[in-house]
Amino acid sequence: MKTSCGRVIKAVASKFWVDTEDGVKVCFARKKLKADGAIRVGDRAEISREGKDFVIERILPRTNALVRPYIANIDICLILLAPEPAPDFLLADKVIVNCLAEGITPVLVWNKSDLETGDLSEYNDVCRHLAVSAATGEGVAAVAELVKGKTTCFAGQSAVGKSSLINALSESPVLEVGELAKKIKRGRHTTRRTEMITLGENTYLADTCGFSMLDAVDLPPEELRLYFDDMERFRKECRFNTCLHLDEPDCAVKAHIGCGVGAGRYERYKLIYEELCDRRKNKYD
Ligand SMILES: Nc1nc2c(ncn2[C@@H]2O[C@H](COP(=O)(O)OP(=O)(O)OP(=O)(O)O)[C@@H](O)[C@H]2O)c(=O)[nH]1
Ligand SMILES: [Mg+2]
Ligand SMILES: [Zn+2]
Repeated sequence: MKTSCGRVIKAVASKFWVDTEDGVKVCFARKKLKADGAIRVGDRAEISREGKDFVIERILPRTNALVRPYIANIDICLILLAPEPAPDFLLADKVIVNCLAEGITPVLVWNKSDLETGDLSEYNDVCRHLAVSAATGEGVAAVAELVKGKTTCFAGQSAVGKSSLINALSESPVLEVGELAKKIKRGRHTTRRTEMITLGENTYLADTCGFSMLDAVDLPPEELRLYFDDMERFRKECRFNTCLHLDEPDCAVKAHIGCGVGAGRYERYKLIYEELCDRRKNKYD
């Protein structure tokens, strides 16, 4: 049987759009792949032809996967923030933890900088960050450079401008853009499913649904610190090698709050830590 390989770029009901060397093929899936989550956008698939239909025979092992956004095999996750809707840094920090746990490079993107500039200096020692405006095109060239030849997903709250930024990167706008609800300044969830567009030369951009709730990856709470590198670099100066930087005496991380460790980052570390503790408690109760 002749098979070829491709990338799943869109899934609707029981149909999958697979980008192959011969163009995009709309495929069905073998029965064994019909379980929920067996195939997701980003997957590398082996397909074959059956009469006039194309069928997904097999999904190649994933290099990584995220639940939110729901996607597989990505190199970079751009986490968008904007002046409106009000930026949710706790959400951004959880996405960063999830990315680092999966070996994905997180990058923070402050969009709508034509409206208001953002201060992301707390992230200087966490990940790369940049300011853009999908509306004016400011900073878009730097994003284009970053995503070239890579698979990148665009994540964040509804209406931060994920679809707008992808449109700004493409030659012609391909994605639907929504408006902010005027009174409550919240998004309307315009994008309803993960979908990848290709920009040539192995460049895949994944538009995803906005979200405002997220569980951090299921980690033992004691391991969370390993994903807060901006704090962990001071651990060798803590009194205890096992310091979690919470209530321990002589904690160097706490001593560095405001000078090396962002106060907001530290507070959010504690919040995520507590959330992971609650989750573990509920699991075993
Ligand atoms: N002023 C300004 N408005 C922007 C910019 N980028 C996007 N917008 C506006 O923000 C609103 C939401 O944009 P979308 O691209 O639909 O946002 P999204 O993140 O894809 O939202 P969901 O699909 O709902 O998750 C639209 O009204 C856009 O015109 C920008 O750089 N500046
Ligand atoms: Mg969208
Ligand atoms: Zn400490």
